[in-house]
Amino acid sequence: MPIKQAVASLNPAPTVAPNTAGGEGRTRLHQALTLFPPQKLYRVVQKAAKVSMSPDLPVQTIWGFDGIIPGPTYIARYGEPILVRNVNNLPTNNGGFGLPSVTTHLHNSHTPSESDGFPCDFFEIGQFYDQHYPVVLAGFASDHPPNGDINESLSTLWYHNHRVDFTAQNIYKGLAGFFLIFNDHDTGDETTGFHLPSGQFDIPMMLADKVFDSNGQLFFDLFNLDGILGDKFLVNGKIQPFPHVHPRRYRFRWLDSGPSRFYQIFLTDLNNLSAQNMFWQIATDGNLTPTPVQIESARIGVAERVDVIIDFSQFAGKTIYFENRLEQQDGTGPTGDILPAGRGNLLLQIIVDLPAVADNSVDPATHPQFYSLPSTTPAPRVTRTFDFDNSNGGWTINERFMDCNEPRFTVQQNTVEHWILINSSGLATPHPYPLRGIPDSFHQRAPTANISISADRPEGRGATRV
Ligand SMILES: [Cu+2]
Repeated sequence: MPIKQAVASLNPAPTVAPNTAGGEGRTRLHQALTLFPPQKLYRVVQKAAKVSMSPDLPVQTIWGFDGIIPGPTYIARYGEPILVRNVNNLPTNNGGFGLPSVTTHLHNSHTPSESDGFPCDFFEIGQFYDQHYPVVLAGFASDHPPNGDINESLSTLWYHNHRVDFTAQNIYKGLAGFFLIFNDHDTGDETTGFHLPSGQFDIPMMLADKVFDSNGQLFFDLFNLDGILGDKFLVNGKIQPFPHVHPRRYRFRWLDSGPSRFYQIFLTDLNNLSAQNMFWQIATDGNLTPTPVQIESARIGVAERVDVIIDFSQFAGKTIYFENRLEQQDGTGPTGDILPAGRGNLLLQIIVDLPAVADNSVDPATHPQFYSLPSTTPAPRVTRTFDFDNSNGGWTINERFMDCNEPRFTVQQNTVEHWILINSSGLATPHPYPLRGIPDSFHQRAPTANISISADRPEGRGATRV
């Protein structure tokens, strides 16, 4: 997939205060632009485009960053702050679904709040929005000055539309892409650092399931409030593509881009269905595990990411499928049952017929050590419970709907909190909404030095319903 290229300058130049007169939709000051001056500038345009998802279907009109699906892949490095100018050039006619009013969230990133892409920070056709990404580790201003806690390093992130009430349709229409971060350990060069498979052997894969109408056009059922399940499976914008690979180790970065499908991915050899084909998981949601974990399958929920290493030398000359064997019958979640090998959804065919080549990547079976888990010793200052439920067709937390204009609470910078998430919706199965609706501080394992946090408003001790 195309790598996003930096530009030499932006016109008008980025400013700390929102450039309202110049057409910027931002409403709040940049908090850290002078602290972490951007070393690279990017300009991305959200626009409609025609793409092919399959030779068996007519071309599709999508909305994409730079007009492609997935959007361009950003390659970032810790210690290298960047600024991305997001331009809204979408059409007023949505062709049936999608809202041309946008905000872009860099999922999981440690980002100042004005640049985070909050659901209500949307901007309109003809406007732009500058998003400043310091690309800095958590802890830089508290327990691990000046550069942060290496154990908070993130690798595989994704950016996506986050418009309140329209996120699902706008992502389904194409507004999402990868954002990868490297550092001195996960270097992007397999001869250095952790020696993870790199370059052409490091492949992000955006998984999506979609529905097409009787004319072969992309369809989104606005009246299905359970969540849409597709019967066509796409990897990186194509229905069931089939790469050829070399018999060596590859790193795959799997992302479930939704809207409602959960996956449990197995490696299936249709000529030997009883074979147990093992591989290695090395990261969950962008964080490397302390050491690789050998697995037979990987479960991924909506918006989650799993990084794996697969050694194709064991499959030389064969054709292998990435197969989703998790049974799911509607958008409310999987049944939990695992289908027999060969009876699931074949996501991707991999043909191991390219010649043998050098492999300088680490063998996961030697149990290389990556990072440690961050410290959990500090006592939580406060415990909060979040009770997710469904009321009159809308999602609630602690029986209240989201309010764009009034934050429910704020947290105190450089403190630790204990958060308890409860799914009270009465469904027998897991449901994606808690995972997708979670604000960033859920994802960050310690909310210390979270630069997206605003003024201190202590909540007192004991469990608090927010
Ligand atoms: Cu997200």
